[in-house]
This record gives sequence, C-alpha cells and structure tokens, in this order.
Amino acid sequence: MQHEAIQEITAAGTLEALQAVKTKYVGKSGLVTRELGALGKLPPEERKARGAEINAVRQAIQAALDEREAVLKREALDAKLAGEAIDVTLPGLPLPAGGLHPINRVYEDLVNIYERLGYTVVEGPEVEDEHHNFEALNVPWYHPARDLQDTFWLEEVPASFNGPLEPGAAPAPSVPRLLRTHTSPMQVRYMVDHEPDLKVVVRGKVYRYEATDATHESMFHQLEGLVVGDGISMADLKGTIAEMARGLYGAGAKVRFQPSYYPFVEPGADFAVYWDNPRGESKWLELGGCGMVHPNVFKAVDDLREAQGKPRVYEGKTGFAFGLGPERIAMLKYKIPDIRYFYANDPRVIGQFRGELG
Ligand code: YSA
Repeated sequence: MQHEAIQEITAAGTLEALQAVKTKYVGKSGLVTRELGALGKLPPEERKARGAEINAVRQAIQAALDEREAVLKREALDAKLAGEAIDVTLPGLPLPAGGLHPINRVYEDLVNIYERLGYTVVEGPEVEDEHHNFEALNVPWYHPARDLQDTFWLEEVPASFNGPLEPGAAPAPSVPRLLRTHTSPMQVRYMVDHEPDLKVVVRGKVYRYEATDATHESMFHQLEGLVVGDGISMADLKGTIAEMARGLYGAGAKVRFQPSYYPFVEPGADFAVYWDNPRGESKWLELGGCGMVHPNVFKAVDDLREAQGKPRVYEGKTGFAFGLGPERIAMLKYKIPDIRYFYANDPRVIGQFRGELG
C-alpha cells in the first residue's frame, strides 16, 4: 500500500489531486486509517507489531504528502509571480497634475504687470481692526459699510492674533475685530511701516456680509495699488491703469474713468476697460475704484507713526490708490458665468484648469 500511495503522491500534479490522494489513504475513512481501526479485532499478541507496521506506513505516506505539497505550493507561487511580473518598460500610471486656480492665474498676470512697473507686492492680515479698516481711511462712523449688515464682526480675539507680540510688550487693550472688507487697510499698514517714496500692490482675500449672486460672493479677492511721492498726479494714475489694461487685454485696450466717491480718495473715480475682443464681445468692463489719496489718510498714518515713535513723513505728500476685484477679470477671461463656481470646489469647473500652469 505504501508503494502505491507514494506513486500516486508523486503523480499528483495539483494541490487538488494531492488532497484526493491524502483523503484516500490517511483521511477519516482512508485505507490506512481503516487498517488502524481494525487493530482492535486482532488477537492481542499480533496487535503491537501490526500497529507499529501500519504507523510506519502512515508516517511515510504523510511525509511524502508534506513534501509533495510543499513542491506544488512553490510551483503554484512561481507560476503566479511569473504571471504578475512587472514590465518595467511600460509607461507608469499618470498622476493627475494640479493647476493654478483661475484667480491665481489672474493674480499672476496682474502681479507680473506691476512688478514690471517696479511695484513691491505684499499681502496683509485678513483679521483687521476698525481703525485700519475704516477710521484711518477716513470712513466716518455713520458710513453704511460699517453697518452690522455689511461687515463680518468677530468675537474679540487675542491681541497676538495677527502675529507675535513684541517680546516683553504689554498686551494691547482688546479691540473689536472684523474680517477686512477691502485691501485698503494695507495702505495704512504699509505707510506706517515705510517712508515715501513708495509703490506697492496688495493682494489677498476680503469679506463682506452680503447676499451672494452670480457676480457677488461674501469672500472674494482684491488687488490694491498705492503710489506715494512728490508731485504725483491724476495723470500718473490714469497712465498706470491704462498700462494695466494693455497688459491684460492687449494694445487695443481703452480705459474709462467716471467720478465716484470713496472716503479715502479725493477726487475719486471708478475705472472700466474696453478691449477689442476678436469674438466681437467687446464692451466696457467695470474693474474697480481709484483716486488721489485723501489728506486725512496721510494724517491718520502720521498719527499712527507718531504713536510708534516714528517721524511724521506723509503730510504734504501726494499719491494715488486703486482697488479691483480679480474675479471679474477671471470670469470674462475664462467664460465662467457665476462667481460662486470659483469657490464651490466642483472638480468639473476647477478640473478644467488642471495641468496648465500659466
Ligand atoms: C477705491 C479707491 C482707492 O483709492 C483704493 C481702493 C478702492 C476700492 C475700494 N476699497 C473698494 O473695495 N471698492 S468696491 O467696494 O467697489 O470693490 C472693488 C471691486 O471689488 C469691485 O469693483 C468689484 O470688482 C469687487 N467686488 C466688490 N464686491 C464684491 C466684489 N467682487 C465679488 N463679490 C463681491 N461681493
């Protein structure tokens, strides 16, 4: 029996076939098992010798089974690995590349134009205080923009919120904070920290507590410009805006100024550009506000500087400022019909800008 069993084990070509042989000989009712079961029927004097004999056969069969099983398993594994071999010459799986958000693309365009004109580019705190956002910009306490309905007012936050306190400085008295409603407070902050002459653009997010629609969001972006020196005039302002319009829309772009009111400029204006779109869609596009820096703003800056022990250097200076929303430019440039698409995180919209970094 041992001889036949070993032959069958050697001939088993698969793990299933081997299992069948195992069952046949050493399974619950296998041939060897049955022989062992029959020992009880033998006379006691034969039982011991016969038992040892059958056990030896069983052990030999089991050893052969184990050995064959190991061989078959290794063969099965080798076959599986051969089937799964990696072809290193195949191209890898493509990883989707990111891309610049349309607003950042417009910012890139704008910043390139202004850097070429010699401007410094800065950002600034989004959490502001009333003084920088309104008061120092000559916005009177009764101006509607300061209303609870138009501004996101914050619970009071620690004085260190916008950066570390000077070592050893006493914490400033807590003042009401708000989310800046425009980038103009950075005009004040920049002038407090720098002396004229200066040329600076500010980029960043602003917030307004207002209902959203296709052209209004409660969080959007602005680009703010400020130039201060001696003898700066409205002509410099117009030339600068015209240069920006040509940079954005090509040599044919025209600029229109209309009188407007902003408390921090005098005179103030709104500006729009008209550009020759080859698809015949040319029209005036209102871009933002601008004007000559109001003397009260220079005075407020000098007051803040004086409080910090810095010299008063702004009285008697002249300057212009402007502010615009890049969302408008991006909506037209990329034909995005609703401003809310920019921030809805819908990959069907934003995914269209994937992989293009410019
Ligand atoms: C004016 C004169 C200066 O000397 C300097 C800056 C300014 C701009 C002023 N600080 C301001 O915020 N004016 S604004 O309220 O008219 O906004 C400027 C631009 O931001 C608008 O032309 C528009 O493009 C954009 N904007 C305003 N509210 C918006 C918005 N974009 C999206 N959603 C909103 N809710």
